[in-house]
Amino acid sequence: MEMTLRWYGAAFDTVTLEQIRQIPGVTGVITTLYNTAPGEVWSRERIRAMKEEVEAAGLHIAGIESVNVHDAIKTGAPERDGYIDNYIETLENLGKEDVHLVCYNFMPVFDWPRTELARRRPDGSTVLAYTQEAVDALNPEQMFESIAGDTNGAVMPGWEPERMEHVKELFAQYREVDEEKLFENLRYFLERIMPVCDQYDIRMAIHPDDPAWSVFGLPRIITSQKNILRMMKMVDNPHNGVTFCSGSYGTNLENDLPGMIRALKGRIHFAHVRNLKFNSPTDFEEAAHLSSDGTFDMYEIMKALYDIGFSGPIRPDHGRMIWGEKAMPGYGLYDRALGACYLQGLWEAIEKGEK
Ligand SMILES: [Mn+2]
Repeated sequence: MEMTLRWYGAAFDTVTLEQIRQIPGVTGVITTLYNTAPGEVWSRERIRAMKEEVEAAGLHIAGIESVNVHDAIKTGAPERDGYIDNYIETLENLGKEDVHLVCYNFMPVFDWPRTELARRRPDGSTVLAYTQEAVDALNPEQMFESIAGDTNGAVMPGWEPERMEHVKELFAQYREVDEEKLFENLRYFLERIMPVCDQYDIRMAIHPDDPAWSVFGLPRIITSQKNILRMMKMVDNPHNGVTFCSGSYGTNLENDLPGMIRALKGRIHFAHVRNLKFNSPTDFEEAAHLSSDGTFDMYEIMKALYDIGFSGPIRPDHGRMIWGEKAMPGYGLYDRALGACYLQGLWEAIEKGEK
């Protein structure tokens, strides 16, 4: 595995490449052209400029998170083919610039919702948290307002104001889309992009839906072992793979995380590893990465990745806000750096224990 950190670009991130370079063991970043809209073509020039900036800091681009999928593709609207053509062109340009990993998601309307962006924990740190009861009491516009008003000035990925202004229209577009339709639209998209992925060896890594169940009545399909295996078989190509995100699959306590990792052997192209602390099955908060701080056995998760021979990039995921840092919720430097070191410690111990 290669340890990496997510980075949003100099114009959007409070964390610098120079800081990332000093986290022991971190050699790559997972980045994106954050100021592009879903459906827009990423030019080679812009990709190259981003690459040169990262490389000048002594790091490399280990993958893209995300190239966002336009809603027309997810809903199967008549204009989807034009957007898929654009997506293919972006993949081609990434391939030509030697980028071979793309994380994306197929969540309708919203990326990951949280009901609190700064829940205080007993140690004084603040974390992202979710309660189903709070979601049930809100409508989507209220949810957007509460998220937009509490981000330390950052734009949250998947919650861009330009998109959320149209939240009602977006919901209307999904009115006819149920789970089966969404699977079908995903299949159509994947079948069209696989040739360019084969040509440039681009590993597509779908991110799970978070939380791993339907919210606001919208269909969600990347939620469980059964569904993700269905998706793998539906377009049976090694370039059709997954981002294994322990914090997202882990929102459903019925998901056996190490078991899922083993079942997905060969198709996990990217891993997000983080811990959650459950206060009840419908109330969780994002803990420090350590097993002892949350609900998951992080050793077993890393051991499963080791056992399947996982060799892709891995990154610590959302961190707590600690030591007075002000950053995009979940994406400060300090706690993610602690997470990167802890995960590498687990890996080293597993590796040496096996030898
Ligand atoms: Mn994730």
